[in-house]
Amino acid sequence: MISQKMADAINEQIKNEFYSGWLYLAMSFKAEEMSLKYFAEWFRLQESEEKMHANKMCNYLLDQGAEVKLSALDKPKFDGSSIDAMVTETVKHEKFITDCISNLVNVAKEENDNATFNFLQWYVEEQVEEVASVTELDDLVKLAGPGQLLLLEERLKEVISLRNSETTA
Ligand code: OFO
Repeated sequence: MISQKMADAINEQIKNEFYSGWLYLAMSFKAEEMSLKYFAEWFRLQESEEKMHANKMCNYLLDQGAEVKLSALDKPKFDGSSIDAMVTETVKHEKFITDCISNLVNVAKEENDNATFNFLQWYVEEQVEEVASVTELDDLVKLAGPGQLLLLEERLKEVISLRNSETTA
């Protein structure tokens, strides 16, 4: 059994993870509007990863005999005027999520909760990967500029098929 403070903090992060998915889903629709099919698909993949992150936390709370408390999600807030702005927003958002995970780890330390501390290490590692991959994409979008987005679409097509083959392997 984990402390109420720990459970509340995890429930708050569950909301953040579902919100991340909500945000990326909205970005995916925007990318579709711009006819950037593979950017749209990439945002969809991000969305499903976020749902997985949230569900993993829900399962953990249940395993620990704590209550999962879902709350209302805010309307996704982002600048959807260009793909460049959306990818940059993604980097900013992932850095925010990294800070949230760090705060959760601090709560686990304060509560002397070794099980939750261990559980959270997966998210610590995941955030390193998430920030690195979205930063790389952001750099590429900026380097390419609006004239080369179709080349980036091709690159994303490869990234997506690689990710799909990893999940089906
Ligand atoms: Fe759940 O990692 Fe992104 O937000």
